[in-house]
Amino acid sequence: MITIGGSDVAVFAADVHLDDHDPGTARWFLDALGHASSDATHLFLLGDLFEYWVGDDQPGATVDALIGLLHALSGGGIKVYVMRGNRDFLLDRGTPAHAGVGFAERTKALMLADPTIVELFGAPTLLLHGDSLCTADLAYQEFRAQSRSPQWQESFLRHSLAERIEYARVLRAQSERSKAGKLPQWMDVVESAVQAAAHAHGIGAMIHGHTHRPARHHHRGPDGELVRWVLPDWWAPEERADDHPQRGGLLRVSAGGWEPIGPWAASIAAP
Ligand SMILES: [Mn+2]
Repeated sequence: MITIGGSDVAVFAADVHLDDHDPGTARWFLDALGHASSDATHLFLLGDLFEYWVGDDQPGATVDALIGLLHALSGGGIKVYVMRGNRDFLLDRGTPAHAGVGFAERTKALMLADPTIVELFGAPTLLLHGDSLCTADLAYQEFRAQSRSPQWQESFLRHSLAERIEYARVLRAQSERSKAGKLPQWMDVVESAVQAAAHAHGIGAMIHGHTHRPARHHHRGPDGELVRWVLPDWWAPEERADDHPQRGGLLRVSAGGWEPIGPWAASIAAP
């Protein structure tokens, strides 16, 4: 188990949705990450770092910039952990043409299973991307099960880069269309799924992203109190900026406590 304590400083982020179409957000995130990492010992990126990921041969200036930064942070002695999200679930799954130079090798990051338990200053804490808790969205859960199978991934990665990029484009357009027909509660976690995960893993704290509804929730369950941090997303084309003021931010955990950093901090009341 990953154990963090003493003078360690852990920084958490999720849902950056990096893509070349949005260089402003990419720069903002890279700056924030570089800054927050100045005294960090551990960095956890909990999924959907990229808007899409079609294989480790994915090109792009933003991809290269992030890989460069993570490689530099790893080289500077920070332990960098990356979890796959629902957009970038093919991270470090390789491609036939690029065997041996996967995402983890290029960044020197360690890939994390979803979920993973870490001990954070004595508190067993469950890290997840968050989509596994959105159990009311049955159509999505079906796609999730299918696309996480090695057979599906192998056959997808056999296609040319151009074909995979086109498939990702079609999939994102479909997902945008299907969102319009979904009830808002389908896009959030289900309380019973949260309780089940807490019970199964015996934890009292949880950190995830995915829902783009940053918050610190307190749950009371059969096993006692559960604190659930939902990390903010960084994804917001300009048209959403007004109704989405909380976007962007990191969670910093040290012996001094749990501290939201960035625009979302104002919306989290003191404990
Ligand atoms: Mn997600």
